[in-house]
Amino acid sequence: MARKRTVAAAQLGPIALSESRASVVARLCALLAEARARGATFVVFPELALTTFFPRYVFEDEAELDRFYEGSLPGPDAAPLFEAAREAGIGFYLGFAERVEEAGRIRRFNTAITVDAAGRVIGRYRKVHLPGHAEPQPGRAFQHLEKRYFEPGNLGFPVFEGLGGKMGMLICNDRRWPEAYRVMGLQDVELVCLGYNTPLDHADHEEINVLSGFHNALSMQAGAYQNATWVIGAAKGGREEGSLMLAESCIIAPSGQIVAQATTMEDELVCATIDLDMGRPYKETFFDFARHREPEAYRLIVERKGPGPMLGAKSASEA
Ligand code: CDV
Repeated sequence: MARKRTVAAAQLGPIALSESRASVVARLCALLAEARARGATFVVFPELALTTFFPRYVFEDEAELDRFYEGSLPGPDAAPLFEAAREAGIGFYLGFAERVEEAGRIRRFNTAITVDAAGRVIGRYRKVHLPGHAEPQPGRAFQHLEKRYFEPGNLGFPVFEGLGGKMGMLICNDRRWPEAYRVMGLQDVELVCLGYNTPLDHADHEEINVLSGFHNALSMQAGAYQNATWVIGAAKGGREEGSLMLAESCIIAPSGQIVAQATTMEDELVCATIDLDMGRPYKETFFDFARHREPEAYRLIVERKGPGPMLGAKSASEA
């Protein structure tokens, strides 16, 4: 029996620096109401979905910075979203800035949670691949200070049961790293949810920036196909406080094909009915990992962080 589910990527248009949490949560609730009307049972919201993309700013004052973070969710501001989702019987993925006391100190992570249709948090993921810088870069119109405001995630890439299948999560820049998908592929993941904020002015090279949409689709389609999993990518789009953000939220099949995509840069719900069994034929043929993978040949992936000596370099006696 096919395991069909109707799911959605809930894209957000710009969130102003001055926009209140209550206003943002009302926008999320409106998208949730549309999801309900369209028969969706699971919705993916973007990375840092409750605020503007604050790593573009330099904050020297910790109290000023802290207003962008949440403690445990649902706090009072996000509670209406949790209530509306439980009442509608819809599960969701939500990205937010997390500030917790752990190991006797305050820690900050770029986090996503998955909440089931009964309102229980069933998965937590903390972004591993933090882009940008720890120090402000002179001459940039917009900073990208994720390395200043977050620590790399410390939870790995857990796969968990949800939607009657196996789910995993990524956050934004993680989608560019095949290792992240593969670690979940090795847990037989069937649906990867990810939210993103991709400023179109990020790179210092125009020839890279102009390909942002291509690279977004390329990395999600490759991750989906090579691990035979569905991927739902939900973006923040439009011009946010002057910085233009890539939209193009989409839902990608285990074949690597895009089955639904946003057409605006605003709040928009992208829906599709997906079959969680669709990855099975790929997992039994090309990507039967147990039959075809050769981990011994991949040792460098975990032994080295950056490029090192060539394995094929000839010794002096061979040359
Ligand atoms: N928020 C992100 O992780 N953004 C990164 C880049 C553009 C900085 C991304 O991969 O989209």
